[in-house]
Amino acid sequence: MHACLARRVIQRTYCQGLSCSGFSLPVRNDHARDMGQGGHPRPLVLVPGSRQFHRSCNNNSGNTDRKPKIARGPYSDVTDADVSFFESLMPGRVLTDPADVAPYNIDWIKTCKGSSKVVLKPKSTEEVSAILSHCNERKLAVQPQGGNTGLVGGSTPVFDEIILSSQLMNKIISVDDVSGVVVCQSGCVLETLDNYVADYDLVVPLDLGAKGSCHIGGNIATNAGGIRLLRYGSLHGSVLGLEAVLANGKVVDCLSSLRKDNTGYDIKQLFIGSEGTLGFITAASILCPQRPKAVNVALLGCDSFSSLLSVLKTIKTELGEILSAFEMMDNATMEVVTGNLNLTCPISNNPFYALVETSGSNASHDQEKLNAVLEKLMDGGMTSDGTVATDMSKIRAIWQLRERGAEALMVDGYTYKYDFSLNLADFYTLVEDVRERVGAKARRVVGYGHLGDGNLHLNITCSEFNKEILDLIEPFVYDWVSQHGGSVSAEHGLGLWKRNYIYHTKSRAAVDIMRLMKKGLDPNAILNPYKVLPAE
Ligand code: FAD
Ligand code: 2HG
Ligand code: ZN
Repeated sequence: MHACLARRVIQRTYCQGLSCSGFSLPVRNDHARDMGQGGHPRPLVLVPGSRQFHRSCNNNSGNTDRKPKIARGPYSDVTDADVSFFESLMPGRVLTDPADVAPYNIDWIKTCKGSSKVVLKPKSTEEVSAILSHCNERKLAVQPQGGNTGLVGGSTPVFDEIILSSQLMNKIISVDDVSGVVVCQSGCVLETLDNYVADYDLVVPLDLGAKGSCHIGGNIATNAGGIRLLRYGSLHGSVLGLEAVLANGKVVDCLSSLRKDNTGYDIKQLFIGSEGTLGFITAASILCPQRPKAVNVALLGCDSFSSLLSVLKTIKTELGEILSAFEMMDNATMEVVTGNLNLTCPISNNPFYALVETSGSNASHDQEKLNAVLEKLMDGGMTSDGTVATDMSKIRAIWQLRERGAEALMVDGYTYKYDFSLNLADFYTLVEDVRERVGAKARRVVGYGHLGDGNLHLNITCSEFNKEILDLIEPFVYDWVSQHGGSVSAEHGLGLWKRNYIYHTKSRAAVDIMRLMKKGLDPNAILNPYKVLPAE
């Protein structure tokens, strides 16, 4: 490797065997307006939502044997009279045919399967309010659902909860291209919203592999992180306002578009990351930055994790304001995306890979900066191989290697999925420890994630769910993370799978306050029961 890597690799025959074909996004929104592509540089991973599952999944019934033993709460059963009430409120938007309801009962990763008999598709806040007020009165449990791409068993019913879907709440209410504020209903698909604001030279400050299916309401409900958090910060900062409906049907209008508002408690923050347990989010106001004009992506190989950390440090120092993503993959991740999805890695085999993205307003300035830092990395021996992509198809191909990890792992059969925040010094040691612990019992143990944010995605696969492997992994990984001062959920939330590990990260006093909030806002506990809060 030498100094002109950046220029050299752009020229080399690069994209052979890489293909974005065969992947189309499910059309889920019905805006009258033509959305256009808005110049978004990254591939949109096909993540089927409620309607369709990916062909790479092994079967349609899902690996749901892992379901914890939970007793159904003291909720009423849905009666014909309830269905008639919903039908009178929303004619034609109440699903009861088991075939229609089935896709909403199982999550994308196929680990959770409920037995709901009814899906409701409101179009307005008023309809949500009438539904929840009825459900609260009748003590009917409700499962809020957006794009159903959640990864912690939080978006599907455990028993027969009524599914309240935001699928038809997909109107964009306003865009202010000066302030950069977009106001929209909660069921807007993230990608659609991003394409829409692109016409105003804005970008939604959140981006993730599920963008073709996840809804902005689901993103806010999970406080989703994704690949832009490094640049734009979390949704706690970007969401300027929101509207939510409480369990009793009361509408909480905090849909402000103001940047500054210190009038007492910031109520909207309660709903960000509440995973559907405190209210149903109906609309949001989001601060969108200016859309970057120039994007470059580099894929770099490193021979050790400590080299990868040196790359991160150097990149942060040298690229500063134009750095828009810093992602990592280990070699096992590269093997699964290339092996299971037939993607091609454009550089040689390496123990670790860094995916670095820059976004700025001046292409030649950004490229110059990137080339200079790559020279420095090579001269310092921090990277052993690499490639830089400046055109869209190559950028897309590189992003696929990182973003399709979850999908590639599903081809193996069953995935034990973990999402930790860790100090960088400990980040990869956990993967090594788990690899040693599960040995040959697992098909693979892989580590990838948002290294720039200290967010590790640890995944372990085998052909089908196996309790013996689960017992090897849990509570070991949670204890490990807690002992190292990490968080048991960096960005995916707690949902069903992680709720009983909340004390590994949060204090008793903090969980007590969460319970108080839940009791105050949803005294009958009808909203997303059995999720987030630990079993009492
Ligand atoms: P759902 O899955 O439908 O629901 C998620 C939770 O939010 C549930 O608890 C549900 O009850 C609640 N909810 C949904 N809508 C509402 C509403 N309107 N009001 C109240 N509660 C609601 N997550 C990340 O953070 N970063 C990533 O990089 C990332 N990448 C992903 C990549 C892939 C391929 C996949 C499949 C998932 C990824 N995820 C990621 C996880 C997931 O996409 C996000 O959590 C997403 O924000 C969920 O949005 P959704 O609309 O699909 O919500
Ligand atoms: C990602 O960053 C998502 O790709 C999914 O958060 C993580 O597959 C995972 O574990
Ligand atoms: Zn992630």
